[in-house]
Amino acid sequence: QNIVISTNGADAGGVEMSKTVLGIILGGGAGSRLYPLTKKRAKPAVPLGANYRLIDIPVSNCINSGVNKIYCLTQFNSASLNRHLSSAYNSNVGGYNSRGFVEVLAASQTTTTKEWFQGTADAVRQYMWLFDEACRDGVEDFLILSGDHLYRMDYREFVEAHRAAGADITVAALPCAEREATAFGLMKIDDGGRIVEFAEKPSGDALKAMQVDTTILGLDAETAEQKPYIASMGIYVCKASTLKVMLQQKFSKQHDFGSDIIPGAKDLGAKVQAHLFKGYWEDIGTVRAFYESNLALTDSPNPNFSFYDKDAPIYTMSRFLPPSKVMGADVERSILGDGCIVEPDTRIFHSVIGLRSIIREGCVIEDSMLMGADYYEQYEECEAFQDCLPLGVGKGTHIRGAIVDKNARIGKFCKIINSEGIQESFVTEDSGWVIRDGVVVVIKDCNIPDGTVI
Ligand code: ADQ
Ligand code: ADP
Repeated sequence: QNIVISTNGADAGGVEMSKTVLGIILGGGAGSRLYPLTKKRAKPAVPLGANYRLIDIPVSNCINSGVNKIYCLTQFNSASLNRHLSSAYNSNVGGYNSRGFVEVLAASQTTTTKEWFQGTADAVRQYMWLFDEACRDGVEDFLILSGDHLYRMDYREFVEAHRAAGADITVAALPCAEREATAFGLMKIDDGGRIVEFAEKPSGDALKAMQVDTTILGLDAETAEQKPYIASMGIYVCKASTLKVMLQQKFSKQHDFGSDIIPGAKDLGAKVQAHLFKGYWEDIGTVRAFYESNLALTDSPNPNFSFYDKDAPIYTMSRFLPPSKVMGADVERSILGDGCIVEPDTRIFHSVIGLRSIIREGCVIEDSMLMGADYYEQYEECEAFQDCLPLGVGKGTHIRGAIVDKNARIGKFCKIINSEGIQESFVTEDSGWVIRDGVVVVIKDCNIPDGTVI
């Protein structure tokens, strides 16, 4: 059943989101920071939280905010991403009455000769010809979003603030601590929220120079001391006409929003505003952050992020899977996706178990994310092969501190526990696993033979 992206409802406060705002999701460059999760798929298709994919977060936020024209820019177009988007969100694409759509735009399909987007701004520039068409239909602002953030945001407030301030570009912002600050674009603002200085991922003295008194954001003195920086969330509302001039004329040779367009536009005198975001937000674009944010979904009773909210649910593809079946296992602080089978004498602790996971008897799964499988197989199908390694996790296996990507076949009595505490190991990639940021990652579709110790 598709989620119909209708033009009804959701518009509020005089802002006609559905008609005047176009959502553009930056769906990932080469995907190097999340590698090997991006080895065999486009980044937006990376599974998240047992039942979802990364793309579901910005698309759901758009739908819940009344934005129903959505493009996702990605370096390459994986079949699974298209299938996911069309079966989850498709609704009369190209139909009458300006109904909504969610479409993937891949670098390799542009009319220019370049095969690859050179950066985030370049990606938008290369498809400006298509976005121009939306502007002819009444779009005034582009809502530019990242594909690798975990958060729930009502973009209506953001667009309203942008328009009320008469801004050319508005940057979503939040206070941040010193140890995280260097990973972000940092800003200084004036009393009216206008950005007067912007530095992309500064370090050393340049970082220190971006410290501000964040009590001006309404923080209490103690919090302001812990979080003395204002960070860009990499989420922008841009007046369409301004952005076109910036990308095609003023900065036609520059490729990134954070390093070039945002500071450049400000320097040219454009009105670049900050909009404070008060909720939970996490950049999950690295293996470590991705792993930790997934496990944090199991926090109880109040996790930082929940997929369910009556007024703003996170949508995904409906798969009509049976409920999960647990046959006498001990499951604690964990999330199980749809259609899993967990055999007896197994212990699952502080883990995210993805859809269609099969976990055999006597396993221990701790502090791990299993992405599950794209399909079920009958035991006889596998038995027909010599050295058959069934889909899922074999009997008596112990997994700790790992991400197991989809369709992995893990044998019996394995220990995937990073016993030597290795931080990085890529030489093992041909064996079907790597260690990145201290997390063991079993690669999609790979086999880990019986008795393997990692
Ligand atoms: P980063 O996230 O480091 O910083 P970047 O690598 O440009 O910036 O990625 C932004 C988004 O665009 C990500 O979702 C990424 O996957 C995607 N992307 C990157 N290259 C792309 C390409 N060629 N084609 C399509 N999509 C691409 C940015 C800002 C900072 C801000 C942080 C907040 O530059 O100022 O603080 O986001 O996370
Ligand atoms: P991912 O996004 O994880 O890269 P895939 O490209 O493997 O996913 O595609 C996922 C979809 O493909 C699933 O929904 C499933 O229907 C289908 N699929 C993939 N592999 C198989 C297979 N071996 N047998 C049946 N269906 C499959």
